[in-house]
Amino acid sequence: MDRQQIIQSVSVQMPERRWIHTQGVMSTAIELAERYGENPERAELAAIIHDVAKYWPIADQAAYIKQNSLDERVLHYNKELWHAEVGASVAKEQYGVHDIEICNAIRYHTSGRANMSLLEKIVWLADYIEPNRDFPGVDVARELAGVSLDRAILFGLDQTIVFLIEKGKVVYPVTLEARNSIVQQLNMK
Ligand code: DGI
Ligand code: FE
Ligand code: FE
Repeated sequence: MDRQQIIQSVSVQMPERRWIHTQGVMSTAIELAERYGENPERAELAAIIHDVAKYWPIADQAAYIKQNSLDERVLHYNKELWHAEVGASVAKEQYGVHDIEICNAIRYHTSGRANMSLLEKIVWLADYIEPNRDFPGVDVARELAGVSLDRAILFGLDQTIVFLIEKGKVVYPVTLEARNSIVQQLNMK
């Protein structure tokens, strides 16, 4: 599928406000790619697709993960993680995205992971700071994004982990690994 066909397919699978969010992630991902030296077209394509499965019925997300032999570990953690696994597979199987780094940027856009690629970091952060986001601390994250990709992501991961802990929720270990990995990368500088 070409870019326009993918946009069409993704946008009809979600409510208007989620498509507006996606457009914000697209423009932010392009900006971050230009700032940090990644290919803006790859960043935009990952952004277009990243939340494609967000509004699939949750049972369909679980079934898709099982039927397509995706990483079932997420099924033991919060449901918010599932759409990212599904989205990465949909990108490849339905939209013909064969760039595995784009698929991985979709796959890890919620959890993050250790040793994220530049593209993965850009999509993770664009999702966190896009202009329609409005939560305490988002302005700090936006400012940090202008200074250091890693510092902005560390701030975001820390906020997300604290948020989950305050709500009494489990934290996916891959998110903790993502956070530790960024700290180690910053300490090496
Ligand atoms: O899909 P979006 O709303 O655009 O954003 P997202 O895919 O980054 O999902 C973010 C939500 O996922 C956020 O409210 C926290 C929640 N969440 C639940 N469990 C985990 C988690 N986020 C991370 N990073 N790790 C978790 O274990
Ligand atoms: Fe998402
Ligand atoms: Fe999103």
